[in-house]
Amino acid sequence: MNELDKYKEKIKEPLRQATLMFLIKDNKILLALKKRGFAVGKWNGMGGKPEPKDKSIIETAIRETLEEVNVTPINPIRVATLNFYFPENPVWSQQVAVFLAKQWSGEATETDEMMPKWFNVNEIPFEKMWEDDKFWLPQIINGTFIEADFLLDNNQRMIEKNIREITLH
Ligand code: 8OG
Repeated sequence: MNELDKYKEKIKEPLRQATLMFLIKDNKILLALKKRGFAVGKWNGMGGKPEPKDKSIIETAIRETLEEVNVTPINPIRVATLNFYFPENPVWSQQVAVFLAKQWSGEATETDEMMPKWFNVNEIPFEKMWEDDKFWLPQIINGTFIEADFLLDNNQRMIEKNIREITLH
């Protein structure tokens, strides 16, 4: 059995939930530079953790996007479920629900938390992102639904991955 499966068998608690939202327009994707907190200095989608006032994970994803870049996504689609495991630091472990939106209201502007920027989908700055992103972000941009597990170390480096494509029909 690999390290990932061994670790998954060991943990009892369900993973803490978090969200990620990507806006897509033509051949461009909106990423935002994290200005503070966890993963500061990395480009990412917008997102965060549920608050008691959120009635669903999609509400969390929309609220976090509004808070971080002043845009309200319209009809976002859930495209991936990513499980991140940090055996050396389990408080970082989380399950991330990933959404794509092709419509929104407002225009992305900088906040205290994030600095948004549109990138061509062929020029995504993977070297300044989480190491695992290059294995799933291009796929979800191409319309694939993903379920994946990642094992990461204390330095947020990826140790192992298991990515499954989901077929809906
Ligand atoms: O609220 P907080 O700043 O802790 O949220 C962290 C954000 O980072 C949240 O949107 C989920 C997201 N995230 C991880 N791991 C990874 C990862 O490996 N890649 C990407 N793109 N995002 C991640 O927690």
